[in-house]
Amino acid sequence: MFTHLNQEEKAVHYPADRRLFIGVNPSVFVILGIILIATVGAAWIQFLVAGLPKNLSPAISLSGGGVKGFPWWLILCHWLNFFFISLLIRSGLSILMDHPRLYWNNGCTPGSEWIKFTPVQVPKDRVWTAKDDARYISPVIGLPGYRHTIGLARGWHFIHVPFFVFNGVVFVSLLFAGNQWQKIVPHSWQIFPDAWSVFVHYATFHLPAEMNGFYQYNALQQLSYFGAVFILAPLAMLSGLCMSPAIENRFHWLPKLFGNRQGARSMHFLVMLGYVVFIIVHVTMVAATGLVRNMNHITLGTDSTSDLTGLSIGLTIVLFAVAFCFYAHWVSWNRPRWVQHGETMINGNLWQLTLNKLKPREYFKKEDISPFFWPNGKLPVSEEWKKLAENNFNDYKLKVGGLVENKIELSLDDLKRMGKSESITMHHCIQGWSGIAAWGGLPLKEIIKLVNPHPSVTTVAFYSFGEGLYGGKYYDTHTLDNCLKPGSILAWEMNDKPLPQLYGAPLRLRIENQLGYKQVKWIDRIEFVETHKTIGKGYGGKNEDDEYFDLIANT
Ligand SMILES: Nc1nc2c(c(=O)[nH]1)N[C@H]1C(S)=C(S)[C@@H](COP(=O)(O)O)O[C@H]1N2
Ligand SMILES: [Mo]
Repeated sequence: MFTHLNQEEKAVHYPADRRLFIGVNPSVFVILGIILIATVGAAWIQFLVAGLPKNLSPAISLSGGGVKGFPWWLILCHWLNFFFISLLIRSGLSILMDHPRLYWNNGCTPGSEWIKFTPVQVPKDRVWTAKDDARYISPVIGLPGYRHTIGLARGWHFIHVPFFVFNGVVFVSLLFAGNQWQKIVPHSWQIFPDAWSVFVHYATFHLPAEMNGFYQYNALQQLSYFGAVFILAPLAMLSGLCMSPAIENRFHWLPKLFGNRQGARSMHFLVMLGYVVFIIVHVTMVAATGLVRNMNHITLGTDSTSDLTGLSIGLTIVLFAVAFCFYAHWVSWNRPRWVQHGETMINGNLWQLTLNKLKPREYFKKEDISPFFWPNGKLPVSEEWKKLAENNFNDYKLKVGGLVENKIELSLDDLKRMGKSESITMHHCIQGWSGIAAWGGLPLKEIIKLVNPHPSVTTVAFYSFGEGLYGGKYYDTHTLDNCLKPGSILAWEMNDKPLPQLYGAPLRLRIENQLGYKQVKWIDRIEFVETHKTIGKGYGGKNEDDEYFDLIANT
């Protein structure tokens, strides 16, 4: 619907193989089984042996008169949160499907996933790139859905992140500014045995005596609200941040909170699952324990059991959110630049002022090098590159030009004579996978010194021999500033061996605070320019032009 794909786009976004598949490592079933037996099993034993627990002590003593009602700001934050979270989940699922595998190891070795959403076994006898591996997701579930729409999916995701965070901060601040916090923050350890007693009821298909949520929640309900606000939300933000290359290579200790970067990515997914489970249970309980009254609580802030206004308002909000999904779908396929511009305006500026200022720090050691490294992109097909490859790139000359005092051409030997720096770093592909490798090559600052760019130069463009996904020369641009950062090199070596053809021979870029698509492989020439706007379609690179990726790729 709303989508008009030409043949080429159809091959990318709407492939023949659109099977939905979920493969889970057996260990996950074991863990889930243990959790289930330990909770539901224990609840049943208690019920069968001792009967239902009695005397459910109220979660909050009413001595202070309880905390009555729902103020307007709480109602507003609640519904805004519903709106933002639904967008974040849907766009997040589209992002996930671009690398439909989750791991606990940095190198993303195929076969080591704990869960995967693709039936594909990575073939060993031919090149299988990360882009080949992307999977289709229905646009009913994902935003924008379809296959390999990560540029737009990230657009939607990141546009809403600051609003989600801001809304959360306002909500929590106002909770504590008054007495509303008492409703969801437990203030006695008694909450745990109380919550267990409530759980025994639910697990054995009994409803505990209903407390009017207008004044207070039962212990389990209170704990789950507390978890959604004070555990899941911070975990979502933290695990999200840990996936940023600019953060990861500056604060290496941070992703370790989750084991490693892929652990953070897995955690980000688990938090999403947590929210989905929460939403399903929450909505079910709202409906099962007095829908009309509960809806009056959370829309009008009244405790009426007969007034249907609350329910109508609630349904209207849900309908609006659904309508927005249709609108977002239309925008994605008909006005994709809106999403890209919105993303640049909101996050591009934010990152430029913050994350982009961080300087990468060396950290990884030889033993951290990944046994497997996903390849990406299309090997060049040009005669020029093939001829150079045949002769081991002995005839290769890197052309450096643009707004510089000295235009030059340099052979690999020339470059090697100019110096070499080596570092072991983590590559972060926009699709979600990562890999650690040792890179050796010439710091870009040496080239910059040699050619002496004009003072008006802000940007360096790197052109490849290879082509982009939809044809046309692959290129990308970087700020001069990022080219001067530690670890920014033109690499001819990978893991102490000559750079393999698949990984970008004769030369590839490493700019460590940026995502993978900015690491141009098979470099043909370099150009110093005043702005990226005059190159290609003017968005800063081939993927920025054709796939709506970000100009600055810090996250
Ligand atoms: N010329 C060219 N360079 C490219 C690409 C490409 O398609 N063409 N893909 C980019 C992307 S998306 C990634 S993740 C990295 C992958 O590098 P690797 O093959 O060494 O893993 O290369 C980047 N450089
Ligand atoms: Mo990538």
